[in-house]
Amino acid sequence: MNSAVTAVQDPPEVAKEVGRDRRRKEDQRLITGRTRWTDNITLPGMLHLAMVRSPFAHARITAIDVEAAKAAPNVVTVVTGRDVADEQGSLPNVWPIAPDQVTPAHPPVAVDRVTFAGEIVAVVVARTPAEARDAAELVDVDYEELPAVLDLKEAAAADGEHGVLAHPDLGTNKSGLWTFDSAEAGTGGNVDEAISRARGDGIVIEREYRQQRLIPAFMEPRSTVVDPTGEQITMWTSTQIPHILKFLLAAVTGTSEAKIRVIAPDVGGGFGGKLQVTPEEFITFALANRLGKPLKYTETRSESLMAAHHGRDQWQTLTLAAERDGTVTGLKVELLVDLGSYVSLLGGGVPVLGAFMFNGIYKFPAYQFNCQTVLTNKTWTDAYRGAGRPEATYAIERLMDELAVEVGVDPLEIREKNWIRHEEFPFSSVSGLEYDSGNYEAATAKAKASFGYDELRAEQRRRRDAGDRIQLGIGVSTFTEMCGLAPSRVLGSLDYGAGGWEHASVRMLPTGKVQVLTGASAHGQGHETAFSQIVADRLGVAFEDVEVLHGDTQISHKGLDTYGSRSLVVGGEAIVRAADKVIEKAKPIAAHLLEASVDDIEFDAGRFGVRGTDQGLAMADIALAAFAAHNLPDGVEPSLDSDATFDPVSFSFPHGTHLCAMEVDTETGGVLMRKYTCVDDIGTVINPMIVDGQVHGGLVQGIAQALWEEAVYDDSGTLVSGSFVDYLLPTSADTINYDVSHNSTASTTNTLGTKGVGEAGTIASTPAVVNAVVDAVRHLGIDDIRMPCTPERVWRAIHDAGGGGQEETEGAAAPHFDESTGMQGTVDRTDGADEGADR
Ligand code: MCN
Repeated sequence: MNSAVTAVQDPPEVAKEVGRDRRRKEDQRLITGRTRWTDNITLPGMLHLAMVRSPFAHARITAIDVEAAKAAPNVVTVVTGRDVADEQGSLPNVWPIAPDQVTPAHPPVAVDRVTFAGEIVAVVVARTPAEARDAAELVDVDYEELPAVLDLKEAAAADGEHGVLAHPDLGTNKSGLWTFDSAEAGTGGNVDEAISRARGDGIVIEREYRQQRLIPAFMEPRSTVVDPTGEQITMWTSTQIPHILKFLLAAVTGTSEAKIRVIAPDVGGGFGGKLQVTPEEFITFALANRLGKPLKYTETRSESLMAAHHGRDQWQTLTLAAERDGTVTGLKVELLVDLGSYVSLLGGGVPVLGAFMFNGIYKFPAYQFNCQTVLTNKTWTDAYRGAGRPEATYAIERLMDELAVEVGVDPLEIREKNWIRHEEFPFSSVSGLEYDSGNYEAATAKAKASFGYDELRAEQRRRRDAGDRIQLGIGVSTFTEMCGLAPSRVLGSLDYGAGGWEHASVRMLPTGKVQVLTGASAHGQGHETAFSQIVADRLGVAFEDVEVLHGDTQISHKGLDTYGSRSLVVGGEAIVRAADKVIEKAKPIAAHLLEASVDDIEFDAGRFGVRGTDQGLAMADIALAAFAAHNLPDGVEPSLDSDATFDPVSFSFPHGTHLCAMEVDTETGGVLMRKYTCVDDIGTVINPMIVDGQVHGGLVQGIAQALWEEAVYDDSGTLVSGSFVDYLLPTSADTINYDVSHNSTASTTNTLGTKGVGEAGTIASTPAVVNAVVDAVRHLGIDDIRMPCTPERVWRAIHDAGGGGQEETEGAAAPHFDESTGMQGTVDRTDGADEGADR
């Protein structure tokens, strides 16, 4: 020990980590399969569950005969909703959007009525998964089918006397109404006055846009294992929210929180779809406790598509008022939101988040937002990547294009006329938020140059003038989003049931290695790598010497998990603060050991030095001395570790300019992406490689909404797009090389200056693509094509407008569709358009 006291060691050579491409630490185990997904977990004596699900969207359960299933080989028990009626409770909604919100009780197993196709009516427990599934087929359920309400507008219009109710006992399909008015809030003027003024001598644009229903479709289906046999009840589950789930399991079932441990092992994607507490988790928990045995449930892909929550599903009615020169004077938004048959965990809170983003990057003087949530007999909806913000961004970015057409200027010009200028930050928006930083001018200029905007516009004109069969469209999306879902006060003011802070511990181990505990719960985002980079720089230790632990409520005992692109800006900042406390704690120890005054101790790159001398000690020396505690100053506790909890005062606001070029075949309606450029501002970039991956993945998800994906129900309420044959999830073959770069302005809400990136690509890209498709055919008299812009929809739009049928371009072969998917036209071109060749 004494040698550590007197040693003057150089800290290890440590390169600066933040801003550096680092391959993800976690990928080695993920890619080689040396990890444990929940479904890989096997415990002694473990039994397996299979669910019996309703084929009907709405029906009364008149009888359930479980005898044949019970008699099947190795079946342990079969349980119906009646059997667990007293103990199963109701799944929680933690974000009631109105005091009088209508919230149907949501039993994990339906008791006497089913309200969507896929709802669980009975549960089989057997020795193997196959035996459980076989026996589930033998459960004989008698249903009396009831009329189902599937159409969102019909559901909203129904009342006790006319139309069909999803839950007849509630007397209405309307669940909650949430409104915001800038005049009432004091953040702006009166929107109705702005609209009536514009009707007199300005421009009024009225549109109705549809946000189709989407399915998160994460790679790993949901899986849950519960072991009730130890001191605690341990649940391993494929979730984004182990801490929230633990709290809600305790709150709903009355089990002591101290008795529950929730572990999210490696999780194969979530995209908001695992931001949920599920019936399956509650059932597995309840039955494991009842039977006193470990239980496992893993859903099939079909169950996942049918019964895991869906996203989006809105009608948006929009009125934009502007002066003749294109200066916007007001925006009014009316939303109808399909909740499905229950109000899920966040329920109407998802579209309410969007309320703050319809004004985008613009200085609107008046704004009103009305959101009506509605119950139907379909799968419940909740968060899906972007959660409310992609819907809002889509609406405003589509509207700004329409305004540009009306005024007769370029879409970028109309945006520039209305956007917040760089020198106006921080900026208080009309929806009541303070935007931290941004530079829309710089991002747009960079994107324009990289995209070749002017050249592509010139090509577009040439093709139009020539009446080419293949027309070119250019789509613009200058988005912003509120990320880093946190400020607990703001969330509280919106009646969200939790806070938004995040917690971290940083522990110097005696060997000089560092252990970091974070309450964020990664499920594909690469936190172990990025957070190691932050800590390595902060403490001046090697990247390899930092270990990040997460996703286990026993290890990282405090936290609020991962969603809303919050992990870095909230969780990363908590780590920074805990690391800084470690440094502060180490300083008196260093001073004591170096026989210097604390005021003379300087910390730099992992070394505590005495100002004006060459005396110093490395962080590892202090860690060992703090661990041994042989010679600590009076009053200093042994060991070198610290905790921090961070709750920012505001969101952070990433933004970016996304430009997309689409080719549209006016004869077949086939669309083909030619080029996609985005310049995003996410503040300080921790790991460019991870960030690029996030942007690429996000873009593909947003493009997929624009072009391919849609959850479709038939008239009886059966999910038609219930497999990957019908639900058109893109593959790498459907993508092109995206031109991704950054223009950073530091966020002021955290010391790292970072803004989140996990949802940016998804939020920005959908309107960029649809704007491009519409732009390609606008000269034919088309101003909207409903998403997804399938070849059929594009073709119909062209033909309904009386267009199409132009001569084939010289040198361009006839377009055709990829016959394996039928999703997208491909163009075999010979005129040098090689941008899209590497798709
Ligand atoms: N990052 C960075 N520099 C920045 C911003 C972020 O290096 N300026 C890094 C972060 O350190 C982190 C990653 O990028 O490793 C994403 O960070 P962040 O934006 O904080 O988002 P979260 O980690 O909170 O992840 C949530 C976000 C959301 S809301 C969805 S939905 C989503 C997404 O992340 N789901 C995903 N990305 C996903 N990626 C994968 N692979 N799988 C999902 O389910």
